[in-house]
This record gives sequence, structure tokens and C-alpha cells, in this order.
Amino acid sequence: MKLQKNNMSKTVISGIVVILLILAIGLMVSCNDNGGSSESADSADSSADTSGVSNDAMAIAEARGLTPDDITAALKTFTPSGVHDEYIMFASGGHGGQVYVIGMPSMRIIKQIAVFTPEPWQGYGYGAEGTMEVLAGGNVGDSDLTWGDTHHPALSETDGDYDGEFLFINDKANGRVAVIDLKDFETKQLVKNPIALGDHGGTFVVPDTEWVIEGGQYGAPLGWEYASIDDYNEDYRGMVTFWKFDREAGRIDTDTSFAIELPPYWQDLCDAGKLASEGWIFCNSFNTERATGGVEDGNPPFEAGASQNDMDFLHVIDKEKAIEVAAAGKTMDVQGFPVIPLQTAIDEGLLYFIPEPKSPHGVDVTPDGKFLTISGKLDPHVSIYSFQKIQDAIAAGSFEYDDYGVPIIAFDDAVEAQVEVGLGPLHTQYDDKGYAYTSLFLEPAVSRWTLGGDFSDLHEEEDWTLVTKTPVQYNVGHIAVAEGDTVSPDGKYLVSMNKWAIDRFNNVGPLLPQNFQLLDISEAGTNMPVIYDLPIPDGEPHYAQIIKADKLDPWEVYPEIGWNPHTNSVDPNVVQLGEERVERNGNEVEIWMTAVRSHFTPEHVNIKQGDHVTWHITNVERAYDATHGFSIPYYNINLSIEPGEATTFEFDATEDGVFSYYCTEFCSALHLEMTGYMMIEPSE
Ligand code: K7E
Ligand code: CUA
Repeated sequence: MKLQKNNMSKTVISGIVVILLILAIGLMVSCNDNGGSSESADSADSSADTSGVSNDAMAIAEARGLTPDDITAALKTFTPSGVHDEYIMFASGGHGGQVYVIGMPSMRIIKQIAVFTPEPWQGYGYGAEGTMEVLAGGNVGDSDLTWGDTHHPALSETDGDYDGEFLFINDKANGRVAVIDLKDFETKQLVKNPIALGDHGGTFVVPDTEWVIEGGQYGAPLGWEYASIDDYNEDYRGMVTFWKFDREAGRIDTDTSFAIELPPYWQDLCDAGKLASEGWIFCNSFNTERATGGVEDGNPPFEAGASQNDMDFLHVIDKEKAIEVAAAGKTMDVQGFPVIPLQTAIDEGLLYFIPEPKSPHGVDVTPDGKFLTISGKLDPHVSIYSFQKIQDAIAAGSFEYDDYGVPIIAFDDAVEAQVEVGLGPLHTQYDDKGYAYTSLFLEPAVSRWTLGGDFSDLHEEEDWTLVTKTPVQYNVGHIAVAEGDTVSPDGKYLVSMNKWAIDRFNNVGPLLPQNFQLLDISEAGTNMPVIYDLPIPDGEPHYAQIIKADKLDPWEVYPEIGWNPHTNSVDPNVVQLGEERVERNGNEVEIWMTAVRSHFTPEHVNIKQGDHVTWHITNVERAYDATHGFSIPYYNINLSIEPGEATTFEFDATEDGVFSYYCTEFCSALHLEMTGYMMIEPSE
């Protein structure tokens, strides 16, 4: 929290300013009592001697009312022009349907990646064939979807460490999963879940990314069928889907993917086992009451009906066994998709439950894979389960059973510890110092507590105890620690992804941004201050993952002229300089065009109303950042053609007239001249 500004003595302020500035700027300034002269910014002279520099800085700090903590925060986050960030955060864009790429610690937004939502700057969904196909892959039946509710980004992993190659993210609203290639930060594939309309517990990857996990949420008949809600127990089901990722192809292989039928509890977040628990998947659930709502008919509302039980069920899934069972064909067919029936999952011993308190939300596996932290939204504790104890209980084989016959491991047999962290615990992350961090939605705060087991030696405090809390503004959902979901988290920074901003920014009307707060967690013990606030003005981001920037190795320009980002090869319709042309075959018109600073060739394109037009453009540039746009009015076409990229779009020339196409990126001094005329002659 901020120190009280007015009580801060000027001497203290200026003393700290001087020290920090000396550290930051590296100037050899001799401190003196006069360092804290109370010159205002107006009166401070800008003489170039070294004491003048510090005086100016102090004057600025005073004029802006900055406390020593503010100045420290600024020094920790300020990143000079041209200096790159140490970490890159990939944050979900919530119902904006996109992904944010944010540098840390500067918290500069570097890019948005269009995923489920068409995005004109990137030419995503505005004509370019590849992007139209990607978006179409995510359509649900006959419904062309143009948005998604992105929740959980997952970076691809090798041996449980982020490898910087791919990013996955789910769309909760429509039950879809996206694949983004981090060679060019473009979305390459959307897959629609064939058995469920929505999802939530995705995306989570296994330690070598052979599988991408997508868990369900609201129970429904599998395969998007109709069934009366009166038959909820019989006809509604939950699910978890295992998408097979083909790293070579950079795509999910839907043909070798499968799902498991689950009881109609509302499966929530999942996490994949790692190291000690590799080969297992954990998904929690709520509404094991199977409340079906209907408050208008006098039934308890969902929020009450689904919160009656003291315990819901953590789902413990033997992934290796599930893969075997699916490969052996012991599946049923739902919309052409193989699904392991619930009874088979029970008979094969690949599904177990463990009670978990109370309206669970997060399940997070520790870096060594030996423990899982469970947060119940209505329980002030986090519960830590031991993977070894779970295995012992499975081996011992003394179970109770739920209404569907799923074996239940007793809570006491699985639990290792409980830590009282505070109100509304949601999600947990880990660092390199033997600490865990749990977001507290209701307080709102980020708590730090100690792990036991092999993490004992890393911290000085007692195991499994609360160490400190940092208040956040406000109502935190997920938190993300640098490299936080890997087998070796970096710690250092934590981002608190706050749902409410209230008073943090200028009032911009009733719809407020979300607030990402950066916390410095590098110091052990009780000090983990907020050092930056970043408003997010587009959708409600849920989760983020943060990777060391040097693990990313994206292309600067596409590898060869004529590159098709969607086939990852040179496009057969590449247009080289000098090969530009327009060909007509009946009423089929095909255009081969190049783009290079500062012209398109050809500059005149003659078309007749009623023609079908196929238009190929290659950006033949090899210069870093020499992107060209291409737009045609009326026809809703806008492309972004990166250096080396070849792209194609098609349309029916339904409307006659004179249409100026032009480059939408200010690419050179003569960018405004980078234009041409498409003349569509009216048909008689
Ligand atoms: Cu807690 Cu969708 Cu991960 Cu949001 S979920 S906060
Ligand atoms: Cu190319 Cu502007």
C-alpha cells in the first residue's frame, strides 16, 4: 500500500531519491544535506552539473507527489526506449477473444494476437484466405462465430519447461481450442469440441505437449443434443477432452484425439501432473449437488443450489491408462468423436475422485509434481494434497463411491496440509523460493505461504504457513508468476489479474478496464509490493503465462519470399517481381500482384460486374518491419501482408464502380501513393 504522502518528511524523500537516482543513473553524486532543497519543478534550474541532475529529479518527484516507494517502483519497471523486456507475458483477452503479449517488467503491451475474433490490423478474418479458413475451423455447426471467451493460455513445454514454440488457449463460451505458432505469433488452428458446446478447464498441456487438455464446465447432453433438464442426472454429462498435438505439423490432430465422459458435475479448472505426478491429470468440479436452477419456478438459484455440499470432487485421471483405453477402441462414438464411456473409465480404473472443499476453483500442481493445491472459493484455507498419498490410497483400494460408481478417495487419505490464507482463495502459483501464492478474490489480496516437502530448505519460515499478503486493487482472479507453471519457476515477478479497477484510473464511464498489477516477489519474507498498474481495456482476461523472453525465437521476416503462414511453405501462388499479371478466363479473373515500397503492381485492375475475382499478393520485402496492408472499400477486405508473406483472397464483384485499393500501413514517405484503381464495369 502507498505510504501516506503528506506525512513523509522531505528530508527522507529527498535522501531516498538521491540514493535511488545514484544507483539508477550511475552518477557519482556527493550527497549533502541540501540534497532535499524544496525547489518546485518550476523553479528548478536545469543546469547540467551532477548535483543539478539529482535536484531536478527530486523536484520532479516532489512536484508529482511521489513517495520513496513510488520511486522504487518506477526504477524497477521503467524501461528505456530500445531496451527489451526480460519476460513476455501471454494473457488471455477474455471475451475480446484475443491474446495480449505484454513485456515485463515494463508492462508495455507489445501485441494483440487475434484468435477467436476477427481483427483488422492483422488482416485476420477480412478476406485473407488462410485466416478465413482458421476462423471457419472454429465454427460450430452452421453458426459462424466471430468471438470467443478466452480463458487459459498454455505455452508449449519440453520436459515441463516452456519451450517458446506454441501457445494454446480455450474459448469457454463455445468450447474451442486455438493453436498459435510463436514463430510468427499467428493463430493457425481453431478446433471445436465435438461433444460439448462450452468448456472451461483448458488449455493445459502435459510436460512434453503431446496432449492439450480441455475440461468441461456446465453439464449438458454430449454431442450438443437436446434433453429435458428434468432428466439431468441421466442425460446430462461432463467431459474432459484430450487433444493430440502434432508438434511437427504444429497442429492438433483431431483424428487421434479423444474424450472421457464424466458425471454431470461442473468440471472446472484442470492441471497436468509433472515430474512425480507426470502421467496424471487433475480437474476439480463444483455443483456435485447437480442443482438445475429454475429460480423462477421456486427452485434454489444456482449459486445456492450448487453450494450446499461441503465437498465437491477433484477428478484424478490416469492419463496413460486413458490413452491406452482410447487406443484400444474401448470408446463410444459421439458426433464421430471417440469418447471413453464413464462406466469404462470406472472399470478400467482411470478415474478417481477426492472430496475438495468448498466450491472449489483452482487446482495447481507444485513444480516438483508432488503436491496439488486446491482452493475452495468459500473456504478460507487452501488444501494441499499429496500425490504419493493419492497413489497409496489407490493402491490400498478402500473407496467410497459416488452416485455414478466412481471410486472416492477419502479426503484425509489425500490431504497433506491446509493453510488458512484468507477470503475467497482462487488460484495458486509457485516460485523458486519455496513459496506458493494464492489469489484471494474477496479480500482482495495476493497471499504468500510456504510449501513443505522438498521445498522446506528453500525458505526460512515454518512449512505450510501464511507468510504475508499484499492488498491488490481489486478483486483478483488469476495470478501469474514468471515461468510459474513450469518445473522450475523463476519467481521474481507476479501479475495479479484484477477484475475490478474502480478508482485506479481516470473515469471513462461505467465500463471500466481490468487492472493488471505487477508485484515484485523477488525478496523473501513479507515484502512483495505492487510496482505497476496496467489497465486492460478489452475483455476480461483470465489467465496468463509468463516466459523468459530469450526462450522465444520468432521470425523477423518470413523465411522465403512467398511464404504462406498457414501451410508453412512457399505458396504455389507466390508472385515474384516481374511476374505480376491479370488473367481472365470467362468470368473468372485472377490477379497476381506484388507489394513493395511504395507501390502495388498492377495499379489498374479491370473487372466486370459479376466476375469472380481471385487475388494473390506477395509482399516481396526482406526488410524488418516492412509490412504492407491492402484494403478494398465496400468489399470488406483488409489484409496485413508481412515481409515475405504471400496471401490470397476471393470475392464476387457484385457491385460496380471505381474502388481505390490502398496500403493501410504507413510504410514509407510515399505510402499514400501506394494505391491503385479497381474498376468494375457495370454489366448491361
Ligand atoms: Cu478463475 Cu476461467 Cu481460470 Cu477466470 S477462471 S479468474
Ligand atoms: Cu505499403 Cu503503405
